[in-house]
Amino acid sequence: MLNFLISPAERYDLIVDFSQMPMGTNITLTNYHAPVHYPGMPGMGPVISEIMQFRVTKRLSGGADRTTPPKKLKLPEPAPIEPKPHTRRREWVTYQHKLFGTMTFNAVPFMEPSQEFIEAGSTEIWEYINPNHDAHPMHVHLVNFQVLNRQPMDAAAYQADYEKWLDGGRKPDDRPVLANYLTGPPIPPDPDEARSDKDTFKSYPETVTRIFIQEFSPPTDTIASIPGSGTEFPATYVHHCHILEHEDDDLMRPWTIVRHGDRGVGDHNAGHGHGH
Ligand SMILES: [Cu+2]
Repeated sequence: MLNFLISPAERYDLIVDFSQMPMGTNITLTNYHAPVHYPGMPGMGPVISEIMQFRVTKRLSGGADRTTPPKKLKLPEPAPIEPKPHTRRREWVTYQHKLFGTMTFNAVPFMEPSQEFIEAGSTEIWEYINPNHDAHPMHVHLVNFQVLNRQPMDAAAYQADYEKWLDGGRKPDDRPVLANYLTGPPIPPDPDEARSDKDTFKSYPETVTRIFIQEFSPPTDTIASIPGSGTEFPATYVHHCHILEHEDDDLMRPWTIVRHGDRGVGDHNAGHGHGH
């Protein structure tokens, strides 16, 4: 039996060797023990245990198996992660409203205009601060990224101070500084996600998960037969939790790529509390 932890909308490339399976074998992909949500508080929803079944019923056509053995595969390596002290950071707090239970990034509803302006071609670290008791599968449109690390945090203290900051009118200088709530050293990415280009990652509970986005580069090619194709700046994309109930309610926000050198006014979030 092989186990791996995959969240909704996350993608894994698996190589399955059926060559030693006797004819007639059924192999079932199951949800081994993960309730909704996982990891997190005891699950609320039903557990769907049987996902997919493979039935070994056909002889190999064309003689020998000519596929490359997994150990001999040479897979493309993603670019190495090279954060620099000045690499721009953005904080995305998974904020659950204390009365209504609705979720937003940074306590800003989805329909509010973009407040995040990113220069085309730049590299950034996004810090997903999750003071909740549940994990969220976070998906960023357009870009690929790598998981940089995770760090445990005093979620209750952060949440309490974040509430105070909201109640106090979001004064920039009073915003809780993440570094003051960290309770342990950075933890490297899980072995199965290290050195992998990803578009969805697990934001674990009571943890900050940092992702490294190598390059914000929207497609610039113009297709001759399609007037107006290619990206027009500013170009707005979104990121969101990939649990349907969460993204609809309202754990999704736009962010905007501007032409190099055009950093937008009103960039509210970036860089707070990092002293660079
Ligand atoms: Cu979620």
